[in-house]
Amino acid sequence: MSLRQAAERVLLGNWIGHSTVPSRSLYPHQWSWDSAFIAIGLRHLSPRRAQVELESLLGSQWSDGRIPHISFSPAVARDAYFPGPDFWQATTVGGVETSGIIQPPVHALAAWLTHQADEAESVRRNFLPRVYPKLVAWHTYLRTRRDLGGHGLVAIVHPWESGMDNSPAWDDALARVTPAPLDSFTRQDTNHANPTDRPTDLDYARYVQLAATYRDHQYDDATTPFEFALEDPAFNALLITSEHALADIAEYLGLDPAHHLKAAEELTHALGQLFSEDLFHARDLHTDLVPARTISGLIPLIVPGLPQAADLLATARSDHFKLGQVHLVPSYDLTGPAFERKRYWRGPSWFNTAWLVHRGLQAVGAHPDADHLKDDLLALAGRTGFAEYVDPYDGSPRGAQTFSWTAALALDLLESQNAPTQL
Ligand code: 9WN
Repeated sequence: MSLRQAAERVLLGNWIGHSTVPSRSLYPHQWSWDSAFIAIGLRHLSPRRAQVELESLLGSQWSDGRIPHISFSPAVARDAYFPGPDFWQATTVGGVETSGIIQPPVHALAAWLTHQADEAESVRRNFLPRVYPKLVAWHTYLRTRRDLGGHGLVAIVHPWESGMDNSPAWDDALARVTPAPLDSFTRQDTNHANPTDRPTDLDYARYVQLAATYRDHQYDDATTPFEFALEDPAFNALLITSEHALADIAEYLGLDPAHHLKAAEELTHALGQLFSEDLFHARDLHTDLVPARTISGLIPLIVPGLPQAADLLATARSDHFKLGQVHLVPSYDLTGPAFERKRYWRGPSWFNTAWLVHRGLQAVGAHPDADHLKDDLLALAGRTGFAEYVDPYDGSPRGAQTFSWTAALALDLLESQNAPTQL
């Protein structure tokens, strides 16, 4: 079977009629940024399904504009994933049960790429006119209610909002959080994945406590006492890239793109506040810049016209991330004190972040690095059975198997190189 066929088989197998679950076992619902990455691959297999993927996610949007990080599937047992719908207690006006936190805004980029994959189908289904206002409301929510520090940057209020849940960048902020009692909840993730690859019970107890506090304040950004509030470079860089995509969409629809371009420019300028020496860092709103070097600090490579791009390229190639010498791009500094080669977001390499860095490398004209990264991503996707993440040193699979965004992004890179690859 070719790699393309194998990737398509994963996407078809994880399709649940209106969206794609990240993993049938570990993550049996619809996740926000997963859906965006999945649409980017799915557009090559079925542009219509890619549109439906994004539309169904937008169907769970809240009236304040937020896109929740999970949209729960009513067909799945209520306790199949923890924290499930009974924990979050959030239902949209349309009756969809969701979580109350968010994930990085990859959606407008995904919508624009999905449209481009089949313009005729997009026009026929009136795709862009229908999704554009919802994407604008999403970005407005982020830029207003989530500018908690007043710095012109979005703040996340839970590690899960970064999509890089267990990153060492969150350690100091999390240490201040009183954990929920360990007997007050039951994890499900460790039934499906190796516990040594996943966050610890103590980390989980703190995740639960933070989410419960937000929930108990009705997810109100103005009144919740956020113990955890940080400005994350990748989250903001993805917002900038998505603002550029909204400008493209607006222009295509005959609307004025100027305010999207202005937003992108302002955010790019504000992002500079997170740059220190040779990398972007998260900023803790209760303290200051976080010293940890993580993959999040490299993701701004995707921002068009980024002033710090040359520094980021040098850092990616340095001993901290060893671009081209280890597999994909490690999630955390290879020389850092918290580095663990197997555990969730504390060292292993992920396919979605590698796809983003690949896009950034192409944008800055580092084509040999980009090509090498693409070849590695494609080889590993096939060799690991589309693993959720891999050990950066030996490429061995970690986390879930037949993981949707791994298949989707491999498919996207395959289509962009247009050459059949055998497993
Ligand atoms: C919590 C679904 C999600 C991804 C995240 C990844 C992981 C969830 C978890 O799985 O997070 O949202 O249970 O660990 O960290 O990036 O979106 O694939």
